[in-house]
Amino acid sequence: MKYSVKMRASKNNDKENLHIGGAESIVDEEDLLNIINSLASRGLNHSRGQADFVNIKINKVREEDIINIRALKTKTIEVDTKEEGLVVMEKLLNSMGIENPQRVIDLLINTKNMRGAIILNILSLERMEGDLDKGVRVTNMDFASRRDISNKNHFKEALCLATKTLNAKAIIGEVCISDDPDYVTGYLANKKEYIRITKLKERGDLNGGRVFLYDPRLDTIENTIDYLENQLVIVHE
Ligand code: WAQ
Ligand code: MG
Repeated sequence: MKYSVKMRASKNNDKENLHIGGAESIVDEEDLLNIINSLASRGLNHSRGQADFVNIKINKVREEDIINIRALKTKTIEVDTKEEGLVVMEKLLNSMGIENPQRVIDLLINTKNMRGAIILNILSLERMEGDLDKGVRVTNMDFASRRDISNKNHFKEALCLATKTLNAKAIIGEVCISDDPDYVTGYLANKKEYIRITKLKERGDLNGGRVFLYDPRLDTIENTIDYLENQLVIVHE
């Protein structure tokens, strides 16, 4: 028997409820209580601040509903400054056939406090999420191998998310900058590769976000969002 466990943490800021972070796992029954413990402590002690609210959700899952996919290949491009990093990202977007890479980058670097990702239609340049404040949150994925998740492994968790996301028929790319102030490495993913770029923002910056590049010729937005939110995916390295 397997369970999906999801955690999200937030804090109260004036009248607003501010997203701090989230994490999740798909685990066997015997690991369930340990995972709940790890995720709760992660939510309570986050680099974006102390939580006022931690939500943990547990769902039983049916093994036959899970699909298994292979992790994207990874590589790293070293840069010294965020300006250099953003130029690398622009060139990579260009080489993927994106006509307005600067529009993608502007959206990415001006995003803050979203729980989910922006979905950008690469033909019309319109945003496709129903809720523009929250974005679309990719969930229901994990690695096949067991790990300690009481501390965040930025690289591994992002690789898992990107692998699931790029497996959506109509998502042809993703760009990401962490919103954690102490983590400046971000990435660009395409159908084949997950490319790490070692500096995309300044240390201490609380901004960060994700933009998914959606090609409307390949699938409907309804199918795409349903897959991202609901399909159970286990990623194999
Ligand atoms: N689904 C969609 N968007 C999400 C999700 C999700 N499950 N989780 C986070 N986001 C969005 C949201 O807007 C966040 O503000 C933003 O992404 C950044 O999230 O190889 O840590 O969890 O070393 O802070 C990159 C690792 C780490 C690079 C990224 O993102 C590497 C990271 P964070
Ligand atoms: Mg974060």
